Amino acid sequence: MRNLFVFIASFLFIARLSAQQPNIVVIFSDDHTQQTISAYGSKLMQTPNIDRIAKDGALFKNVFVTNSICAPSRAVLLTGKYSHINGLKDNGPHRFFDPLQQQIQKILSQKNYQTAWIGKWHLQSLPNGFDYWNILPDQGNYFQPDFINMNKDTVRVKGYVTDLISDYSLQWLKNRNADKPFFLVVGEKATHRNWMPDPNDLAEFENQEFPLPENFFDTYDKRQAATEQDMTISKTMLLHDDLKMGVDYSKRGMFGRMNDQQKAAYKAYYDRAQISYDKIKDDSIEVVKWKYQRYMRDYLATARSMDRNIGRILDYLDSTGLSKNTIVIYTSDQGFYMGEHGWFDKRFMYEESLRTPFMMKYPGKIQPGIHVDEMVVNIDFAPTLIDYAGIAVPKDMQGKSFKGLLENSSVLQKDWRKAMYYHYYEYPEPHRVAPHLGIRTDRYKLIRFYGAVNKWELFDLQNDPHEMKNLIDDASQKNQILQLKKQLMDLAKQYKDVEALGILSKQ
Ligand code: SGN
Ligand code: CA
Repeated sequence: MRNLFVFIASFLFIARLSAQQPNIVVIFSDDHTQQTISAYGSKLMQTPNIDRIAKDGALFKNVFVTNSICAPSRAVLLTGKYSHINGLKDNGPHRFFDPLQQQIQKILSQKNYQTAWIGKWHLQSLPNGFDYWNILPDQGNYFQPDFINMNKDTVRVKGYVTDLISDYSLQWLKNRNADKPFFLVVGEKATHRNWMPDPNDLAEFENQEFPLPENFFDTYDKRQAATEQDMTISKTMLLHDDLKMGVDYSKRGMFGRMNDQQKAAYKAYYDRAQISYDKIKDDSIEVVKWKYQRYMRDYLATARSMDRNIGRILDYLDSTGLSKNTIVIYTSDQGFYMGEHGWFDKRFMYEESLRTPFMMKYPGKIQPGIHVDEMVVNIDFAPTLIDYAGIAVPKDMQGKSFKGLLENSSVLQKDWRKAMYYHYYEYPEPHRVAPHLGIRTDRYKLIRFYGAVNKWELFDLQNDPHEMKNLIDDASQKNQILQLKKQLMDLAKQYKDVEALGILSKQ
């Protein structure tokens, strides 16, 4: 009798919990940056489907990552913890993410959620604690990509990666157990280098000329790490591999996965681009400008397919009525340089790669069209979703739920963080960005490069939003610097970054 009572009580509890628990879809792209999203005011292209999420929900204006690089950012999403705590500091060959550690999907599963990760994963270890996964090995491929399924078989699939990731996500949604809430991560490969658009989108931006960022020809005055990096459009971006000049499509190699039709479309398109290159190839300044235009066209055309495919997922949620009780988030693993400082790639604590896009809708719970200005960090993503699922956030997660910010709780807004902490490690491959850590407040950014470069940098973001003027030797900033150094030390302590404390105590 008692057992029956317990059974009925727990059944009722789970039934009630499920009725309240939202479904969660996180669309997690790769290297897709705010400067190219129209919801953030980009004039470079329109992203109507991504913008739908912001229009129906909240657009976050100040979301930062803890370590601007791919695999570490995924580990932060899963754990709500900094790299030095979750164990994954870089993308390097010896990286290891302990799959047995606490992660968001495991916490949600314990409270009735069915969970899935589909698409780019990029952690060395396989997913653990998801009910379903189907992932790209490592970086994956744009054409005829391999997927690793749950039997650990690697299967090559015909098609374009962004379409396939949406196909698989929609299939999973259709076949899921409709009695349970779900948590789905759609891991996009787009817009990762080398940018390979869907052949249908190749000429999408053909007639557009993109304005050069005002600091495109940066000379990196008083910024040693920026001087020593290897991620410029002028030198590092490759004419063949990145910009598809002089490709012999009959050869195997990086373009070898395309079928004959795809190769023909690429060849026809890039042969025309080659003609424009040949005209300017002896003028080094014109070559850099030409590379920038080609970069923009390829990157944005790759994003075009992603935006369209995100539309398919949103349409499915709308047409089935699932949207009503589903949180949808669009975000990326980090930001990216679109020619600012003359760069592509990410890694630096400077704004363009420190920031990541983030928008979130939840009908009836988040007011449509609101903007959130508070500083959110990617360690907050897991705690927030756990909170929305009605589960207590584990104490050892280092982020905080921002549910209260969305509910307009003025108390939470007052107490919300006023500074964020950053720590990047990977060096030297592939882009020679020296390890660094730092603090960003509303107005200032203090960075400590260590290892290969032993330097401090200070920027006043209000007067110098493009971070061109390192004020570290400016006498008028002395007190400001002392105060920021103390705050930085306090944050390193708060987040238990022992290595950083060692570095900071030595200066
Ligand atoms: C590859 C890219 C790099 C990029 C890293 C990390 N080179 O190595 O440009 O920084 O991935 O990217 S490529 O020639 O192979 O494209 S991340 O998004 O996975 O962190
Ligand atoms: Ca990335």
